[in-house]
Amino acid sequence: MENLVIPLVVLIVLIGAALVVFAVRRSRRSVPPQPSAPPTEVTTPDEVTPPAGAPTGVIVEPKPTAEPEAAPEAAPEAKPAPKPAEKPQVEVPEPTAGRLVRLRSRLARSQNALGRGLLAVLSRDRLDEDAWEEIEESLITADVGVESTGQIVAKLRERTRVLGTRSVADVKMLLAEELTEALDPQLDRSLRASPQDGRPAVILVVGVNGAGKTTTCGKIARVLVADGHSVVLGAADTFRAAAADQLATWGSRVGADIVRGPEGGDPAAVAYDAVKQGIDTGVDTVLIDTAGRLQNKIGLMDELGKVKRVVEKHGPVDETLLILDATTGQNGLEQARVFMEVCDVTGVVLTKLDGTAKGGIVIAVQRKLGIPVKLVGLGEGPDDLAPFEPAAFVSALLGTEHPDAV
Ligand SMILES: Nc1nc2c(ncn2[C@@H]2O[C@H](COP(=O)(O)OP(=O)(O)OP(=O)(O)O)[C@@H](O)[C@H]2O)c(=O)[nH]1
Ligand SMILES: [Mg+2]
Repeated sequence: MENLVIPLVVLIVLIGAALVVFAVRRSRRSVPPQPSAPPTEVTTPDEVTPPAGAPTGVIVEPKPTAEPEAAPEAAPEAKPAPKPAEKPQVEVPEPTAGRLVRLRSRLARSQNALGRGLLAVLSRDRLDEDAWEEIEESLITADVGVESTGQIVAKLRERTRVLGTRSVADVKMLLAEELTEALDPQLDRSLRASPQDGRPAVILVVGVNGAGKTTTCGKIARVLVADGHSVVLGAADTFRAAAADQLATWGSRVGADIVRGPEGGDPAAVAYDAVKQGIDTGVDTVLIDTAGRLQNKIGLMDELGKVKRVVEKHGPVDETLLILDATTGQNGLEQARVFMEVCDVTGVVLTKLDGTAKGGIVIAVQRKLGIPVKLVGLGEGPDDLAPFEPAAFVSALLGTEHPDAV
């Protein structure tokens, strides 16, 4: 009996152990897998990189995709925008040749001042001493100036005596010759407006306020464009913002670019930039408008001197035009001298000869200043600026036929 007990106990223990192992195995199968696998899955690079088609290496993706989407939306808006409508219509200025002859009626008042008075004197039978005095007075009243009048009348008296001239028409003709001669018809009156050595010509426009600088700049730009030049305008009158707007309006009419600065900014810097743009864009002429009014005369002259010096860093100024209001008469001569001291004036433009001005001022200006009058302003219209031609001008003043009509 004892021999049977021991194997029986061993058998029971074995069966018990087998049951325990079986139970443990079953419970293990129902437990979720341990997180030992995930690290290998995450390291797969394919799944870390952005989806196919996205730009590689770019995290902020919307931009590139958004732009192409935005572009087609913007395009239809940009196209019908009123840009072409805003673009001013470029005008075709009148040709300059013969303008003075065409505009001679504008000198009506000047003609009244000189022509009529002289006509009365010259229609007398005899040119006695009183008559000569009246001729002198007529010329002085017409702003020719005392000194110039004295010289002109002396020569005229001498010629009428030598030639034995008696008829009104002949004396008038001789007077016309003397007045023309006083204007030195041989002087070169052309504008130095053409580029040289691949650099645009630079024209500086100076004068007191209200003389007509900005208007004349605009008119000259038209003349140059009509002659086939390309032009950049420099608004170096930074004293008033309206001055640059005024110039911009002129420029837009003929398709000339304008360079401007902030109101109160440095005029010399604007002038410098204008010339730089002219050089960079390869235009023919750069026209610089300046201020005519500052706190005082010394301030204005200092500023103009600086504008000139700064512009000359690019190269010499080709032309400095002094704009004089003809209606200021002999007073204009004093102004002119002040400008001549700082600016090295190369030409005079006499404006407003269509107004109450007396035409004789042209003779006084040219003889006193020794600088050629190159252009005359005969109205506010865009093409009311004429190249100055002495013979045509004198014949308009005296109301005579122009001998060699242009
Ligand atoms: N009748 C007539 N008016 C002119 C002529 N030239 C200019 N004007 C007028 O004169 C006025 C002054 O002209 P602006 O060109 O503004 O003068 P400005 O010298 O630039 O004046 P500031 O900029 O103030 O220094 C304007 O009303 C022009 O239309 C001309 O030849 N004839
Ligand atoms: Mg002006």
